Amino acid sequence: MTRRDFLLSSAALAALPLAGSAQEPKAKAGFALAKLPYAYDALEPAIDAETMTIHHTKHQQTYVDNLNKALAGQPAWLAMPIEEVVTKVKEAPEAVRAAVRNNAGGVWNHDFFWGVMAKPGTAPKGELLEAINASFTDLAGFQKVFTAAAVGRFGSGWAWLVPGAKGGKAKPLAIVTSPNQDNPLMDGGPRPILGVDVWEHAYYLKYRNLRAKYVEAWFTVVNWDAVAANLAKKSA
Ligand code: MN3
Repeated sequence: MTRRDFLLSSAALAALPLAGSAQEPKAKAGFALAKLPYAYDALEPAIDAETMTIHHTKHQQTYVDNLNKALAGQPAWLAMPIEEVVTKVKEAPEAVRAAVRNNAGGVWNHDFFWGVMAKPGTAPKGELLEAINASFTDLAGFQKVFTAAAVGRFGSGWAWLVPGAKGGKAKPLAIVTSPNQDNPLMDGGPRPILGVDVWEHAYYLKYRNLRAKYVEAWFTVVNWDAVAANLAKKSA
């Protein structure tokens, strides 16, 4: 091997992503794109592999990159867990607050979204099913109201299932929607237990303009065990 060949092969190796690097501790401050918890085709046919690939490697990556840019020179913010950034966004430096809101929201919301899906979809049971029944009569009733909220969210945004207000005649669960990459945590609200991305980028390749068809298919890949874990965490 000549010195030139060696240099070329070193450069080629350096350009390769390191296996498992997503799980390794961050070498420097800043946010990194978390690995998807399953393969890009795992949610087929409900959510196609091309949509998942673009959604994760392009859309969410862009939120990560833009969040790092917005918080450049802010080591305390760069060192926070993403959920803390989202929860404290109103305290972010004013000059970059809107960018932090949009991009930290884009990072947290998608991490959360990947985590509440799986194939095959499970079924709600136990405490979660009781809370759904007490709030929406039954699972079908919940799906109907949640779908209406998701479809009715004008433009880009999210629909969320959240723990209800405590006490009084409040139902155990409630549905809220938010525009853009906002979420309830940003405004002092509860941590969601389930959420669906209704930006067109989440469904347009396969479902075109038919958001209701996408939400219907999405229900088949909801990871209800993850939703139950989110609820348990909330009431702990
Ligand atoms: Mn999205």
